[in-house]
Amino acid sequence: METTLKTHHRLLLTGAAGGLGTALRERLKGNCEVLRLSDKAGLGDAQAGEEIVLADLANADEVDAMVAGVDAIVHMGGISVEAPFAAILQANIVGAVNLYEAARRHGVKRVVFASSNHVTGFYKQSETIHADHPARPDGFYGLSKAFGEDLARLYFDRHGIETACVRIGSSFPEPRDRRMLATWLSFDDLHRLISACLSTPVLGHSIVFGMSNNAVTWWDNSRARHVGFVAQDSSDVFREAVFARTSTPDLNDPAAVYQGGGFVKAGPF
Ligand code: NAI
Ligand code: 15L
Repeated sequence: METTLKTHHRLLLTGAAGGLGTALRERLKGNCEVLRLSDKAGLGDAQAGEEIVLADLANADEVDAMVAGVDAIVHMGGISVEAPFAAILQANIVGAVNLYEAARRHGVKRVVFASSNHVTGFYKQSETIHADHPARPDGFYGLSKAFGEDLARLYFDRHGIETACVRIGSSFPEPRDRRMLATWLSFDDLHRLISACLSTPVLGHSIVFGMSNNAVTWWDNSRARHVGFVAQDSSDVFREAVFARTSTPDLNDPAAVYQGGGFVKAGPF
């Protein structure tokens, strides 16, 4: 039987109103005494074991208040798809700087950062990559996550703030297409991965690919064994159904060639 360690007294979850924030809201209560939820969107009333501090990540004062008094941060907030650069700049780049500056001021020493597979979206689906491969972002969104990973490294080297940069694949209730048979991360495995990042004795600055135990994979997590994440779920149980409802990929389509899928041709440029 799995047990979740209560590693922190007060844990902050940003992006709590989003898809993954909603999935993590109940699950993360097992990791802490008090779960502080934040988003710029409404979150309803605080339930038992919760507190709510709304904040726009682009507003440094609001972010400072959001971070004050927490022991660790699970940073899910931000724009989660390709978008015009001006919007990504505010939410993901200025927002990340505001978060790390607040963490430094308030002595927060551990962050789990929701990075993305789109940091390396221009590797091919026929390649296997690991954490030391250079970034190959597939758009402004992936570029902003690459910035977040480098920002986290700067704050580790200068201030000792440990971060797990979790390059989440596709975290949804089920894989939606053939690509997601490789990239799928179940909500329970996402929680297991975050729990491992929060509880491993020495995290440092780590890059971890966030995927379940899928037979088809493009990512090698051998550089992140110290995190101690063991996926329990697999997309394989959905394979037959996904094949039945989707057609054979057109290999002249960049979306079928590159790991980033449709993101490699999405967006305003
Ligand atoms: P989502 O779009 O459903 O949730 C993001 C949340 O961030 C929203 O509730 C939104 O209101 C909030 N947000 C956006 N801009 C903000 C701002 N300026 N200030 C405060 N809050 C703001 O995204 P989802 O799917 O829940 O993803 C969560 C995180 O994980 C995102 O950072 C995303 O980039 C990352 N991720 C998600 C993947 C997935 O498969 N769901 C895959 C890879 C990365
Ligand atoms: C992401 O980074 C997005 O946030 C999510 O909406 C998915 O599209 C995912 O990547 C993916 O690559 O499937």
